[in-house]
Amino acid sequence: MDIKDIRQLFPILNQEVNGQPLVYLDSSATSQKPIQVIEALENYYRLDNSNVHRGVHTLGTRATDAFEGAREKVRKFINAKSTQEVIFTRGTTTSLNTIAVSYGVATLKEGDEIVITYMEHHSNIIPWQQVAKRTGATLKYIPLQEDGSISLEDARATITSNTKIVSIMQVSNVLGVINPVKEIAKIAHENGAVMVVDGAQSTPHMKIDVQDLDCDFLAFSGHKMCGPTGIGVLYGKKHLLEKMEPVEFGGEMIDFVQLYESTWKELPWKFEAGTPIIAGAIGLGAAIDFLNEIGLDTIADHEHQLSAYAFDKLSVVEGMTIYGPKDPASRAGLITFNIDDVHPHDVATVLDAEGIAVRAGHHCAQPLMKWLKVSATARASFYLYNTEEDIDKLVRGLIKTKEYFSDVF
Ligand code: 7TS
Repeated sequence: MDIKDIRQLFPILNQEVNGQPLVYLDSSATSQKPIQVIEALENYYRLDNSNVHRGVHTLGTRATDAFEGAREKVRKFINAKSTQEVIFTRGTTTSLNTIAVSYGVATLKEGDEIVITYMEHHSNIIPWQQVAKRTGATLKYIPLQEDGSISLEDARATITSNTKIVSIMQVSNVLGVINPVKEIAKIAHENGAVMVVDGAQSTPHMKIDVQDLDCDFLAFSGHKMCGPTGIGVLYGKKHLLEKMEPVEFGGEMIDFVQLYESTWKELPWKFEAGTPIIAGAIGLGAAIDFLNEIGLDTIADHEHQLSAYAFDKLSVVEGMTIYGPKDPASRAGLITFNIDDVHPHDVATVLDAEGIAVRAGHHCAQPLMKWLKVSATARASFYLYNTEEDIDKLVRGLIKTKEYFSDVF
């Protein structure tokens, strides 16, 4: 499909912001939604809205079929062996917290180690800090190389026979680096540890195969991959999930309830207490259909091209610091930067006046900001609907920002 046709499918892009055509460069925070997803949500509420797994009426059956159909779409999308391994959650953060509590707190003891990296998002740091506090386990960090990437030698040196959990992001939301999670999973397994992959920034942009990666758990969010907010996925290998206890208890997840004892439904429902996120799951299913129609490889190629183009254009702007690896092949579609001494919030504000949306701040990665020796950065992130023209506008906006601030000081 032509990029013009793709953009037509995203109604939000067809508007002016501050008198300029919108240039949306903040898809790492959340992606925009195509008409197919918006219509799936609308049709669900207009035609099928009903609770799932209860009663026998027609709307209930339709809602249940659509909800469980979405689970099958997710299974196929990540190549899980069974829908029993696909649990719907609120998003990456909830998925990681569930693993931390249900697997981490339940299995770790003093002397055990949890291994993460300096580049993790707060939602893949704080749950493990809490697990360490509650169990007496030690939290260890794989160091970063000068360009922000991880070396397998450092991974091998940090992961030991005491390590029980390794939890790493597949793509950094700041450095754009793609981490070798498949190879690290192998090192984790050689040491008897489980491998958790934070797929928040990878699943929307590249083909993920959990069997090929051989990860034990994968967490991701629907809203970053053209789906609605409030829906995400926790994938786990069946033999691990079967041994884990639910974190939430209540309706939908039980088999039998007696006065003092209860039993749980089978997987995946034992982890889905209460009325599930029905519309969200159906919307995610529509997003997966859409991404499959365009093709994950096509999306990845498009973003690599944009990223390389942006890297070339931005690196010649005077006073520009770009963070992360220089080689476009090892990067995903985002560029994090600072320009001269202009505060990134000021950069984002001037760009916003030009209709250009970028993110500024610490990107929920304060340990990484400390490692980069900055308090904040600006970030432009790309998705299937972005064009080289968007990047040209960004470059022009940044030159304007520089001029504006050189006049001010
Ligand atoms: N992990 C990574 C790597 C992320 O980038 C994010 C969100 C999360 C976890 C949390 O996802 P959530 O859907 O549960 O909130 N990252 C960003 C970002 O870079 N800008 O805004 C949110």
